[in-house]
Amino acid sequence: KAVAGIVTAASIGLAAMPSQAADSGKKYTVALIPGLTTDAFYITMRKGAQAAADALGVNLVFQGGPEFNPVVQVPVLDAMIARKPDAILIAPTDTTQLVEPLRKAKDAGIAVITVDTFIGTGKYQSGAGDADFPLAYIASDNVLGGRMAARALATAIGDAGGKVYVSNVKPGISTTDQREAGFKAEMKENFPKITVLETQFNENDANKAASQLQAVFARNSDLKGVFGANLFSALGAGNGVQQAGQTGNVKVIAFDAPGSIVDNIKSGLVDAAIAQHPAEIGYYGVVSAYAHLTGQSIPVAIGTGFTVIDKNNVADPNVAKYVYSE
Ligand code: T6T
Repeated sequence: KAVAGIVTAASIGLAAMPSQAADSGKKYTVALIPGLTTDAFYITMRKGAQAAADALGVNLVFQGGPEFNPVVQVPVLDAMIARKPDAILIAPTDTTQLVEPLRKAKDAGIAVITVDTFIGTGKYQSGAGDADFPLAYIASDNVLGGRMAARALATAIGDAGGKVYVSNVKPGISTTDQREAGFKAEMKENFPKITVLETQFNENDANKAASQLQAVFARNSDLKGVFGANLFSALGAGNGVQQAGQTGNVKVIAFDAPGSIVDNIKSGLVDAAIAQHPAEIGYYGVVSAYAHLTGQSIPVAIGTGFTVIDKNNVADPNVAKYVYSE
């Protein structure tokens, strides 16, 4: 029954508006293929994607591998193409090695959108290069994120400056490559007293990142800081600082914000985390796929935001809501 004074569709005799998909009798299936399944970043992305799927009446399928590795991801993608979803949202684990496997999806008539990471240069639908065929790229601005991490690390270290390095996954991943580039550019342009040592690549293995921290510290007892360029790099680098007995002396800036990193902020091991908004990426991924499938044109790129979490704001609910789901 309509409440007095409020006009609802029911109160003026209109039936609830069917969605376009319901109208045409078609329930779309959208697949989400993450970089790996057991990563709080992608678990949170899935939640956002599911929220949009529920709102739009879309069937969401989540399928990925246990490792961030193209050799593991390509068979998952091939199996998904064989299931013929209407659209595939994917975080490609390599800028070049996923190009041909994704072209197969496109050639099979499946709408391809990349989330988080990109293939080629990430400039899609431009007519340039052979990897511009995905319809859209929905992600953080990772160069900016790297610059933000550099500023946070420089602030944590203070005016004297000193030596720092980047703990990173491996070359060829668009996101982490861009973060490292943004970090180094910002240091070079604005923090001349900071020396950036050689990057340490950990293959997304936090234990390896922890050992590398200790090895770098053994060679550079005046090490002042480290930038962990993704969740596992940051977690491992922080653990390495703790194992070296350098908590508070070697500053840590983390990219990504799972609960474990937030605990490390509270304990003083990590100075700040650059939280991405993975739920937003998943949500707009599904919305974009649905819009495309129902005949709308869609933006070729959607940039999602960041929240910088540190000990001063970590208790604020408007900040804490960006901590990733596990
Ligand atoms: O940092 C995220 C993601 O953006 C990156 O592409 C890969 O690593 C994460 O999933 C965190 O582990």
